[in-house]
Amino acid sequence: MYNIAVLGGDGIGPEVVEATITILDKLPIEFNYTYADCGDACKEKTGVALPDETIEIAKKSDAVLFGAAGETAADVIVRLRRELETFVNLRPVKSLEPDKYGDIDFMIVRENTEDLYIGDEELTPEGAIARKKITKKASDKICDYAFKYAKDTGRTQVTCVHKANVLKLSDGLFKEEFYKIAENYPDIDVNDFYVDATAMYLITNPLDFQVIVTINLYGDILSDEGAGLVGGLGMIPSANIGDNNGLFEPVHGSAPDIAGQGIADPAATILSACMMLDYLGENEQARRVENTLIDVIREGVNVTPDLGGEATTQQMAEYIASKL
Ligand code: GGG
Repeated sequence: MYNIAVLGGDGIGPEVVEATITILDKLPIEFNYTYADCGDACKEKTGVALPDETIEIAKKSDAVLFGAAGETAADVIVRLRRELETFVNLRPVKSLEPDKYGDIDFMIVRENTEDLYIGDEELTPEGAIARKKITKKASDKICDYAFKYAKDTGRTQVTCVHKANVLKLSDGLFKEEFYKIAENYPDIDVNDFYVDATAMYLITNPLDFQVIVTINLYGDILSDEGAGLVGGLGMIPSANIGDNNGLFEPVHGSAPDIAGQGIADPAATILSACMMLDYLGENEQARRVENTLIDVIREGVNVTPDLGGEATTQQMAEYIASKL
């Protein structure tokens, strides 16, 4: 039995998480769900966006299934990743419909604890200042993870993304550590690009990428761009992984414009649950759910409007569950 902390969060978060649980409940695995509060509404109600109790529940669980963060993202998901010490954020950009989007398949390995996302900001008489933190230790750890990931998954190339020509000390350090770690992996090809150039290459040459390793902010931005290459934000899952904890969430946010309408695409959260199943060692069930989801998307009938159908979030999940 697995203890799963369920944090729906804001906007469409609870909707896509509930749909995903409909599917998990069809598997021959026992899950014990503990629901915990967080997010904008929680802050309005209690004065805190991420209560201590929620952090405790998340820490004690075997895995966390998270929905979406809204305006309180910095105090909820960004803080939670730090609290759980999930130093890596894996964001796979994979086309589930190669006929439509081509054979795009690369992994963004995002450093998850540092950079501008430490939230060290202050107001000054002129405006505001934000500090950016890049350490050797975290850079080495994430670069090593990216190389190991490449080796373990049969990939042959890792690309470092930075802006070291402008941010010479911080991004410069990240790039330098990347090349040091690369020496331990002589069988993997390496290259590096500036983040602005990468933003273009992802559009012009997406098939050139296998594994991208980058710092927190660039990973956040490039993964949304990646989503645009393969059908939109409804398609990209993610896994936050540390030495003791795993938190799984769609890359998309709370989408307040469609919240409460029952039309949010649950695919990214279902795929995140597949990453959770892999993390728990339930690889066979992960592939079962993933392949069924892919079949349903390719059928294109019992799917949400963004995928060309007329189904609600819950109807799409129930259809997938019925095919398992
Ligand atoms: N489920 C992802 C999510 O809630 N995204 C909203 C957001 O702003 N996230 C910041 C981040 O992923 O670092």
